[in-house]
Amino acid sequence: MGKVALITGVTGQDGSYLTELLLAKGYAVHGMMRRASVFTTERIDHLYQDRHEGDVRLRLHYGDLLDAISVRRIISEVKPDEVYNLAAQSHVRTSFDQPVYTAEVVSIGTVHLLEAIRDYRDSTGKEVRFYQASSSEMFGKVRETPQTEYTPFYPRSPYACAKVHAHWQTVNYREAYGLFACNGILFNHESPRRGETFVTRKITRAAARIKFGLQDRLFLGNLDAKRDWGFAGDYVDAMWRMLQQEDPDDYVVATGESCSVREFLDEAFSSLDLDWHDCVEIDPRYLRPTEVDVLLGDASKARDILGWKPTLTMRQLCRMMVDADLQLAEQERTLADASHLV
Ligand code: NAP
Ligand code: G4F
Repeated sequence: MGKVALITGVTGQDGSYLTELLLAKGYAVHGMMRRASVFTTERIDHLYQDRHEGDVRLRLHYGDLLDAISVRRIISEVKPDEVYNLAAQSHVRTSFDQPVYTAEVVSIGTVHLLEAIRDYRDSTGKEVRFYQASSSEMFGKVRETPQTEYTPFYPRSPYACAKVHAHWQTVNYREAYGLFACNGILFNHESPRRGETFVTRKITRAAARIKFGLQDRLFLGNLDAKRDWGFAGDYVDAMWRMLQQEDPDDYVVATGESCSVREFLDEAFSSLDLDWHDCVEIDPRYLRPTEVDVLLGDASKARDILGWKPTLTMRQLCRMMVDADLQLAEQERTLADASHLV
């Protein structure tokens, strides 16, 4: 029989790519999702609809990391071999506006999950492997470059502080209770499924809409920040590899190349023969009280032990996102034209 995986944050960018990967590997996949007043399953609808009768390998369960009872119930119903904790209030700028909520979801929510797994393991004797979505934001005001598994953390946002707490709880559950628990310290990873308020997607979406005459301005914050940007599809593969090792450990996952927001803008707009200087305005609302200036990861350990490496450069990733957003903009243009005819 194939393995059973539980993914929290299944409706998010990474949740959707990880679901695809695990289904392709023959897993039965269970996703925990929050109830909302609108549909939130757009990123996984194609997987849900693809199922064949009698072969339902993706099941969704209502739950919330803030609701410890729902988390416990799902663990005991699903009986997972592997749990991937991807759920989070994952927007750094928003975490300055909602620091308590962010801490509750990201840090206390993770402890709810770790406790549920520990109790389930102790009462059934079944090993459950745990993946925690740690973040390069934890390096914040970086103490050394490039950043490795040994670089000290210096978090610069409520989000990053909460991720540091969840990270060390994961280490502590490994050492105190012998849980097979891993932290993936992932650097920024993007895709056509990236949320539209993160900077890369905001840029590619706007460039495509400007090309089709659907908008004329793009408001951004700090263009000097540099990030190590990779492709989300590659990064979920690293998550899976961590849980297949003999021993649990923590790994940095990164491309080893860093580019500024300005360089990403150049790439996206020039690929459409546009000049971003004609449309971009700086809006102070998008600046952060404390910024992470430069991130650059060294993923040597992941390469050597997990056999993992990135497949796309920032430029290839940017082109992939622009192409996908061009298709969306074209559909939007067609709909707008049709509505004028009615
Ligand atoms: P994302 O697209 O923002 O997805 C976040 C997911 O968490 C969504 O499915 C969301 O559900 C869910 N969620 C939020 N609050 C929840 C709660 N209280 N209970 C249950 N589910 C909740 O994030 P992502 O980019 O896929 O990232 C996945 C994880 O990796 C996150 O933990 C993020 O912090 C971390 N991370 C991301 C990156 C990156 O560059 N993408 C890098 C390092 C670490 P709704 O659909 O209902 O909102
Ligand atoms: O795209 P961002 O919002 O990503 P950020 O803050 O690096 O966080 C993302 O990556 C982390 C991994 O390092 C994850 F843990 C986290 O969950 C999230 O996925 O911003 C990137 C940079 C920042 O320096 C920001 O100040 O872009 C700058 N930026 C400039 N203008 C902007 C904008 N960011 C956003 N979101 N929107 C802007 O208009």
